[in-house]
Amino acid sequence: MSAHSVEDIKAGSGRLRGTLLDSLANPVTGALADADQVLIKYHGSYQQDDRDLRDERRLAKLEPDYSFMIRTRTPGGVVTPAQWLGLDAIATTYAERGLRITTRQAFQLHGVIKGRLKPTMQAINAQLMDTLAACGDVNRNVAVAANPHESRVHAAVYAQAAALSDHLLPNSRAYYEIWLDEERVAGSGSEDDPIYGSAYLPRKFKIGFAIPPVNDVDVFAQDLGFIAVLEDGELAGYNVSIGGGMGASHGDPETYPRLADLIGFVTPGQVTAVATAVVTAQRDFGNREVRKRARLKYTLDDRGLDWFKQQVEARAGFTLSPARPFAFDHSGDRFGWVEGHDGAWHLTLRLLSGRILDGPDGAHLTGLREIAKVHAGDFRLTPNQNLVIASVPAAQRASIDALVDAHGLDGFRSASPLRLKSIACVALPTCGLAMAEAERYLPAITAKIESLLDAHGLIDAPIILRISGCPNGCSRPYLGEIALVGKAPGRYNLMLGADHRGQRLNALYRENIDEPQILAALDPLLADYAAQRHPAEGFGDFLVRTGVVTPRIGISLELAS
Ligand code: SRM
Ligand code: SF4
Repeated sequence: MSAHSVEDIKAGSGRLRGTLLDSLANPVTGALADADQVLIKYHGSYQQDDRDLRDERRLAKLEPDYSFMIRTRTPGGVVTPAQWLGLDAIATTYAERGLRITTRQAFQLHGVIKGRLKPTMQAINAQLMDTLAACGDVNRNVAVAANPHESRVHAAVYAQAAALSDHLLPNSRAYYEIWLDEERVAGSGSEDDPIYGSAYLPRKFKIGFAIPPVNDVDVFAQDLGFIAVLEDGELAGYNVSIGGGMGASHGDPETYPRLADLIGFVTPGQVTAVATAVVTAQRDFGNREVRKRARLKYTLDDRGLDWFKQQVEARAGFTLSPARPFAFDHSGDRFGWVEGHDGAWHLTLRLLSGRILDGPDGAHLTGLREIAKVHAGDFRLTPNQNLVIASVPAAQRASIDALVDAHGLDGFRSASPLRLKSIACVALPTCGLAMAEAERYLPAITAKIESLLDAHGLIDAPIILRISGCPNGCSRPYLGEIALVGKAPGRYNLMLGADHRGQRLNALYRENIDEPQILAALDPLLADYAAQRHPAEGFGDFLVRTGVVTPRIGISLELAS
C-alpha cells in the first residue's frame, strides 16, 4: 500500500475507528475491509493468513485461511502470575500455537479468527493488560532490560519505562468503544491528540531502556534508547541514543540497518520531555512520501544528526548534557539463577524462539502454568524471547527447579552457548512478509552449526546466531555474529561479523545461499577461528580482525576514544 494511501487512512480514520465495527460484524468473509486492516494494527492486531494453506485454498476456490495475530502492550515484559495464568487460558481458548514471547517483550497470540477477536481482546483487558498501540505508526511496546543482575535499579527503570509507555499512547477512545463496548460520547472521533495529531507518526517508533553492563535490549537498534547511568550504585540518569533500526529491503541501497547515535545525557526527570521531543520532531519531519524511508534513522541521515538534536532540545526546553561513560559487556541473556540485591532470586529460562507450547521438547505451557500457580514474584519476558521467573525467595528455589525439570524447561542447563544465544523471528506460516523459514528452521540449522563447532572444538564458544525470514530484521539479525536473512524458500544471505555487545553491525558475506553452502562457508572460518583466535575473542571480532568481513560503522568505533 502506498504511503499516501496509508496517510489518508490514518487521517480519515476518526481517531483509529474507521469501519472496524462493520468489518468485524461482516459474516461473509474472515477478513477486514482494506483500510481496517491498516487501522487494526493500532489496536494491537494484524490480519494474517496461513501461508501453508494458500495454494490448497486457492485451488479449492476458497478465500485464504484468515486469522489474526494479537500482540500485547507489556512494557518491559513484566507480568504477574495471575496475568500469566489468564493469558495461558486465553491462548488455549481462542488461539493456536500457544503463547509466543516476542523480541520486544510482548506476548503474541496467533490464529485468532475474526469472530473471536472481540472476546479475546476483552479477556486480555480483564487481565488488566491491553494491546493498544502494540503495532501501527506509533510508539510500540517499550523494551526494558530484563537483566536481573542489576536488580537495584531495575524497578526504577521499569517504572520510568511503563510511565513513558502510557504517556505515548494515542489519545483515542476507539479501542475502548470497539473492543470493550464503551459508549460513544460527544467528541469521540476527534479527540485532541497533542503527541500524534490526526496523522500519527510516519512510521513505527521504538524505545528501549538498557541497564549496563548488559545490552539485552540491543539499545542501539532502537529509534530512541535510554542507557541507565549508575553512579555509586544509584540511577543518575540516562545516556540518550537516537536513530537505530534494523529494517531493510533486499537490493535497495536506500534502506539499511543503522545503529543509533548518542546525543547526550538526561536526568530521570527529563526523560518524558526528551522522548516527547524526539517523537514529535519525527512526527513533523519524518518522510511521509516513501514508507520505506520513513523511520527516524532516515530522517537523521537526510536532515543531519546535529540539526535533529537542535530540534529536540528546542522542543524539550533544555540542552542535553554530554553523554557519560558506560560500558556494555554483552548482548543477549544470561541463564540460570542469579541473586538480586535484596536477597531474592531470579531464574532465566531459555525458550526456543519464545514459543510456549506443550510439544515434543516438553510440556512448557503446562510447566509454566504450574509455576505461575505457586510463584509470588513476577515474570519478565526478555527482549531475546526468553523468560525470567523473578523475585523467588531462596526457600522456594528447589520447588521451582523441580517444576522446571519435570516439564522440560531445563534446556538452559545443558544447551550449547550457540543454542542459548540464538533467536529466530516468527516468519512462516503466519508472517505475510516472510521469504524463508526462521522459527521453524532454527532447531535444524542450530544442530548443524553445533556439529561444525564440535568438530572444531568450539562447542563452548558463545556465538550469537540470529535468523530472520526476510530483511525486515525482527530478530535483529544485523547484530548477529552469524546471521541468516531469508531471501527465498531455503535460501539466505549469510551475514557475519557483529560484536557481542550490540555495538557493531555485521556485513554481507555470501548472498542467496542454501544450507549446504551456508555450512560450507562457515566450516573454514570456524577452523581458522579455532586455530587463531585470541583469548576471549568473539567470533565476530575475529572475523573483523582478520579481514574476513569489513565492519559497517558501529557505535563501538565512536566510543573507542
Ligand atoms: Fe517485526 C513487520 C514480527 C520485532 C522490524 N514484524 C512484522 C510483522 C508484523 C509482519 C507484517 O508486517 O506483516 C511480523 C509478524 C509475524 C507474525 O506472524 O507474528 C513481525 N517483529 C515481529 C516479532 C513478533 C518477531 C519475533 O519473532 O519476536 C517481534 C514483535 C515485537 C513486539 O513485540 O513489538 C518483532 N520487528 C521487530 C524488530 C526487533 C525490535 O523491535 O527490537 C524489528 C527490527 C527493529 C526495527 O524496527 O528496525 C522489526 N517488523 C520489522 C519491520 C521492518 C521495519 C522497517 O523499518 O523497515 C517490519 C515490516 C514493516 O514494518 O513494514 C516488521
Ligand atoms: Fe516476518 Fe520478516 Fe519479521 Fe521475520 S523478519 S517476522 S519474516 S517481517
